[in-house]
Amino acid sequence: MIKQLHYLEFFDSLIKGNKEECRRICLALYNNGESVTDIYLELFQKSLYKIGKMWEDSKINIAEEHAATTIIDYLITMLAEMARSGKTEDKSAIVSCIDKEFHQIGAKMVANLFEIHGWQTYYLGANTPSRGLLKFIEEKNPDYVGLSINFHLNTLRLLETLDQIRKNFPEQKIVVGGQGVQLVLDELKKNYPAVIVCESLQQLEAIINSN
Ligand code: B12
Repeated sequence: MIKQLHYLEFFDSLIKGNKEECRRICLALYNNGESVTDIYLELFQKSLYKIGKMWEDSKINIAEEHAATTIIDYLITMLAEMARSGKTEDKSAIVSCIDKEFHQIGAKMVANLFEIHGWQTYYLGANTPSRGLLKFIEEKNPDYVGLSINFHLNTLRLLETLDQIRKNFPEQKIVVGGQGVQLVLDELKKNYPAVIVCESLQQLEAIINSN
């Protein structure tokens, strides 16, 4: 559990674009025993959600939002590198944003979580066309495919991508997440009962540990 004081200190540095100070705060928290998941959620996710709101309210401009996102992108990788246990599982996962989905930070956290737990992980990042994704699934034959969706206009694309995966790889285990999922929750439960809808990194960690 990260103290509010540390979050505020981090956010203040982030909004000023002070990467070095953000790095120092993260390292101090990690070295004090905070988990990567808590840092991801309670510093990074919380900050980015706030930045989204500030951007929506025109309190910051797009350049400031980009600067903050880039710092967090760097810190996510830094922490994952530090947290790797070195053990390897005989398991693999592909994690990707769907076509036209440019929000990739959440998917990156998810990919890193698989990696930290020793899974062979293929992180495809933003905006992956479904034809390429299908080809990749065929080549890698992963235990899990993780799909990320945030932007509300991409919900139909998510369902189309799920249809295509299901048609080509009926046994493929799929987990979906991201803020856009809430908008199609009923549809997913009704028509895609085999797809796991994952609402938190803790839930994902439980799935990883049960495999
Ligand atoms: C940074 C940002 C961008 C950056 C993204 C850069 C990058 N490298 O990723 C850029 C500039 C590209 C961008 C573009 C746009 N953005 Co934007 N963006 C954001 C912002 C500020 C942060 C996103 C983020 O990283 N969040 C932090 C991560 C950690 O959270 P997360 O993605 O939700 O992920 C967590 C969970 O959802 C879950 N999860 C996510 N994926 C998955 C997958 C699996 C398998 C699992 C298990 C879990 C999981 O795990 C993560 C950890 O808990 C958000 C604000 C917000 N509320 O998120 C707006 C936001 C998402 N953007 C928004 C908008 C409107 C846009 C644009 C349309 C703007 C425009 N007019 O062009 C475009 C859309 C582009 C597109 N087609 O995707 C809106 C979306 C509103 C909506 N109703 O859909 C938001 C909410 C801002 C706002 N308040 O209005 N954006």
